[in-house]
Amino acid sequence: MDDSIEQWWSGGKFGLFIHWGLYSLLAGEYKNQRTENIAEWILHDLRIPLPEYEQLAGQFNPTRFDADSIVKMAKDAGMKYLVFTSKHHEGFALYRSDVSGYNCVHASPFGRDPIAELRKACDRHGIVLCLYYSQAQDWDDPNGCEDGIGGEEKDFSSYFENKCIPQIKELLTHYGPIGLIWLDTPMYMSFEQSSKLKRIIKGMQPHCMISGRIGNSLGDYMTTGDNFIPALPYPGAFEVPATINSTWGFNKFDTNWKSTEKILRSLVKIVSRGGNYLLNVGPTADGTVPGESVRVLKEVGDFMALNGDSIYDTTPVPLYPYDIDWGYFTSKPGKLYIHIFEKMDSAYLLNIANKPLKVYRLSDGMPLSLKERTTCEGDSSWLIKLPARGGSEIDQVICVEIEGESVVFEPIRE
Ligand code: FHN
Repeated sequence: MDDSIEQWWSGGKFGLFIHWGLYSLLAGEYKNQRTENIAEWILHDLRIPLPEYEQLAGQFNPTRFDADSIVKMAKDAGMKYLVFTSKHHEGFALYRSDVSGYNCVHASPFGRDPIAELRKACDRHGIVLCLYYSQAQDWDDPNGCEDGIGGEEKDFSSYFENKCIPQIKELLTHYGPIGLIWLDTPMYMSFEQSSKLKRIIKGMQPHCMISGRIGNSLGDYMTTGDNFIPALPYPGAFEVPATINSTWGFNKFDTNWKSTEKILRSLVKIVSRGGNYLLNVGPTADGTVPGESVRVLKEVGDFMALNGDSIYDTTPVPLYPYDIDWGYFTSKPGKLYIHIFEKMDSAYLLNIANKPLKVYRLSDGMPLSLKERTTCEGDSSWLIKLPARGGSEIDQVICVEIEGESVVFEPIRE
């Protein structure tokens, strides 16, 4: 694995994304007009005049923001890292910035620094603190990019040199070790600008990873499109950023909540293809996480508490030479995990050469029977009798302890 990929990330697999900013106050609606798009884009999509939007800072007072309970929620959900929007495209910084007064400490009645509070909470709960920063789009800065605008029309380098880089430096100076700087929508970033940003980040914190959206393919891993799960195992490190409903920032009209089943199965699919799942919550203007997100994350956590061994530190099993539609595989040295999504009496697997040593349901250790035989065509096969009840209906995880470190497939016959 690439040296820039840190173990906490490659083994951790599951992180919490937090989109929070002035747009959370509008919650998808401005002057009786609803946005049809993701809520954090409301300034851009409803063409709100900047002086009107900036006044929202004076109303930003999320007194119920509790970093500890948010970090604990992530921890209890089985997540290993957290990515917080230090500045989204709207340009408002959610930390104490001396580079721009347009931040929640200096320009809002809130007056607190959420990143400083998250730093302490992450340390308390053993979660890796990571920061999102919109490096190219800044709709408040006259020279920041805006969707489709920012090439010739603007002096992008003046924004880049005078706001983006100094703010990134602040973030890497004031909050201790940052696991990952999550850059986004590179737009008009030149190769030189992406390279400079990378040099600065790695120069200040060599272990800080950089998301795939730094631009010019200079990230430490591939960030997929939003909510996009690669259809096949992907050979390099990748991460899928995903919403829990249909928006990132809070939208009071969006009740399109994904079920626990959908989220857990997405996690399994992504991990079985070699990726990480970065799942978002959008806190409200008072600083609390919507109840439906809390509920789903709690249920995900209940599953992870019993089945996390089949997710963390696993590697994909990309070569299973048999077209199955009932589940997925993950593995680690000496173990094959079979994730079963369908209600079945037994699981039938062909052409695995390792000797099975022990077979059990992961959540409670219930021993299961496994029969090995050779089919009349000459293929070796395993027939695992599945438990009639108990376990998760979303994903019944079976662990097969195998002889040898990694899963070996027998050649498929002609
Ligand atoms: O434009 C942003 C969007 O608001 C959100 O932050 C997502 C998260 O991946 N990134 C961009 C769109 O891909």
